Amino acid sequence: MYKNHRISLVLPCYNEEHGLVEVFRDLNRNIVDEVIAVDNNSTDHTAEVARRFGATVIRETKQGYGAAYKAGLRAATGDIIVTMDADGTYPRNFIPILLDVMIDEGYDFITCDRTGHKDKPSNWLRVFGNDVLNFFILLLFWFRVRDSQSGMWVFRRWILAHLNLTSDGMAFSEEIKLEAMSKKKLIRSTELPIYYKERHGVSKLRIWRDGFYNLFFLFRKRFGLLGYAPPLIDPNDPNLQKR
Ligand SMILES: Nc1nc2c(ncn2[C@@H]2O[C@H](COP(=O)(O)OP(=O)(O)OP(=O)(O)O)[C@@H](O)[C@H]2O)c(=O)[nH]1
Ligand SMILES: [Mg+2]
Repeated sequence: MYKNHRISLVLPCYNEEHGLVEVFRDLNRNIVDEVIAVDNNSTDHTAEVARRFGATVIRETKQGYGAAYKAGLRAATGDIIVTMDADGTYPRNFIPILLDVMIDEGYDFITCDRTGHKDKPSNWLRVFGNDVLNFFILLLFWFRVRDSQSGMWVFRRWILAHLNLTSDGMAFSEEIKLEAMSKKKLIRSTELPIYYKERHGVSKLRIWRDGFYNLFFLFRKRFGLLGYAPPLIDPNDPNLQKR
């Protein structure tokens, strides 16, 4: 619990037995009530490692970052959900700071910006690709985001009842930001800087393929070609705690 809020951490996992050890190394379990590790067809010991650290393991056989997140977010029960990759790149010790900002300042959705700090210089292609996608978001959706591909978000669970999340792939990351940040009257959003570390284990990102797919996705989203996905949680659930 943190300031009277139940906190869930959701981790999408595809062969992350090494990354998970790093995530749990300094995760403060006094703050995080529930960890949901989504095992997305891993062929290593991901599920065993996650269980050993006390996580609830959910299996999702549909392959993909978005598919894994959808399963994990459906299963989460906290009032506030925190997400990050299961590879040790995102800072666990920022969780209470982000929760402070959310609770004290009354935000509903916070996305984290990695662009100001890296512990090693990043691959220029990733930085460039991220900037291209940020630029097209500005062009097509008319709002500014500094790190459209960041995988660390903190949000109140009730907002899931209002988001149209169609992507099962890597574009889920930009889609959740587009959905939350464009509903300005309903959802108070912001982007905050974090630091970012080298990953443990093998990267699953296919830079060119995922980059072009994510760019194409923005156009399909903008021109309404993706249709409608039912909300991940029941909007009429009486237990949904609003701000
Ligand atoms: N790419 C990908 N990631 C998945 C999938 N299923 C679950 N994941 C998890 O989603 C997270 C994101 O994948 P990463 O390989 O870290 O991608 P990335 O962060 O863009 O690249 P790195 O900076 O190299 O870590 C990781 O925790 C993966 O284990 C999947 O089908 N594809
Ligand atoms: Mg990663």
